[in-house]
Parts: sequence; C-alpha cells; structure tokens
Amino acid sequence: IDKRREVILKKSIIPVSQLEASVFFEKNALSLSENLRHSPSGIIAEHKRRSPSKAEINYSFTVEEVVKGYENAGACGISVLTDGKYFGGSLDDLLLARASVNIPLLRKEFIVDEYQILEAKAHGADLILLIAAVLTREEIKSLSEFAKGLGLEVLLEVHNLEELEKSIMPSLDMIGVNNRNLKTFEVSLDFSKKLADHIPNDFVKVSESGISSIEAINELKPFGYKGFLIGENFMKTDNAGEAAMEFIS
Ligand code: IGP
Repeated sequence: IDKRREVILKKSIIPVSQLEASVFFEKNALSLSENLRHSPSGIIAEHKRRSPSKAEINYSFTVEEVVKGYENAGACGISVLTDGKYFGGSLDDLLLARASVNIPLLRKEFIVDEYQILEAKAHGADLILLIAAVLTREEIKSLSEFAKGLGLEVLLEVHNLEELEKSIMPSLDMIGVNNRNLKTFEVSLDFSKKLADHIPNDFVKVSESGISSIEAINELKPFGYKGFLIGENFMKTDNAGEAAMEFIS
C-alpha cells in the first residue's frame, strides 16, 4: 500500500514522457539469463546498505566502489536495491551503478505498477524483479509483459509452491526462490531445494538470500540452480568486491 502511494506521488512529479526521454530507451538491455546459462559461478551480487532483518549492513562505500568491485570479481550481474524505506537505496544508486559497470543490472524493488518498470528502464536497468507474494497472477502477467515489451528481462521471486504454481508463464525469464521468508525472516536453503523440481526447465533457476559460503552454492547446484543472489555476505565485509571474488575464482 505504501508503495502504491509512493508511485502515485511520483507519477505526478515525473511524467512518463520524461522517463521515456531517457537515453536508456534507445539502448538494448543486457541479458542476465544468458550470462547465467553460460557461467560456472552464477553469482549475482547485490548492493544493499541495510535491510529490515539486519538493520545497518554497510554505509562505508560508494555505489561505484561496490559495483566496480563486483564487476572486476566476475559477477554475472548486479542487483541494486532502490527501495529507500527498508533498504536505504534509491534510483540514483541504479543510475550510478549503470554509469560504472557493463554487466546486467537488476532493479531490486517491490514493483506493483508499470510506472516503476519505466523508471527501471530510464535509470539503466536490464531486468526487473517481480515478487509473487505481493502480486496476483494477472498482475504478474501484465507487469512481465510490459517489461518484456521494453526489452527488459524478468526475474520472478517465489517462496513456496503456491506462489510458484500461480506464476508460471512464458513472459518470465528466470525464477528465483527466496530462501528468506519475507514475513518471518526465517532463512533456509531448504526452500530452494524443495521447490527446484517444480520449476520448469525453460526458466533459469536462481537461489536468493542467506547464501554465505561456497559450500552452500555447491549444495544447490545439483538441484539445477544456475544463479545465486548474494547481498549481505559481500556487503558486510570491508571489501565487497574481494569477498565476491572468493566465490567466483
Ligand atoms: C540477497 P542476502 O541474504 O544475500 O543479503 O539476500 C537478496 O536475495 C535479498 O536482498 C532479497 C530481497 C528480496 C530484498 C531477495 N528478495 C526482495 C528485497 C526485496
């Protein structure tokens, strides 16, 4: 509800025509799903200053420092939190990230409206996240088709079988299983393991959250996971890029 209010407010400040005038509308998006299909490491590294489950994680570095470190480490893509209220992020972070790296960028946000997808494109994102827990099947369909129409890829996030079954449709590129329950903050890799077989093979499988070791990744790979979204484990260190590098080389 907060997000919907925020969107309505912003729509009246920056009109759609102004977003569509961004140079990024003339550029083709990069493909994270292709990178993940071909990468042995599959690391999607996240820029995350704070979170509702952990409060402050790291405010010591600029976005540029963090994302360049991730790119140098060989990450397949980068997730940039743009939610301000819970994660301390912004669309400026996305724009700064875009100016710094040449690998796929995910706008990490609670998307409920097409306007936020236009914002994502206008600030240089290559893909968006849609969270099944907060959207109906009809919303997932219309938002994902809208994103595809702009050339953006779609990562759909689920946490249980019901969310997965309601969401399967051809306009998605990747399906991510969030190992963290967004309501209770309980984290377990078992969520990824249990759902893996139910994800059709047409979608690249991503495991998200709570991944803090290479062993965890090696445990998940036999279940078909090709992408591993990692935030806190890298951001909590004093060199996020170097921390990521240990997971890649
Ligand atoms: C990263 P972690 O535990 O490595 O920091 O998690 C990412 O998966 C997490 O930030 C996330 C998220 C989300 C944040 C997954 N889905 C939805 C906000 C909204």
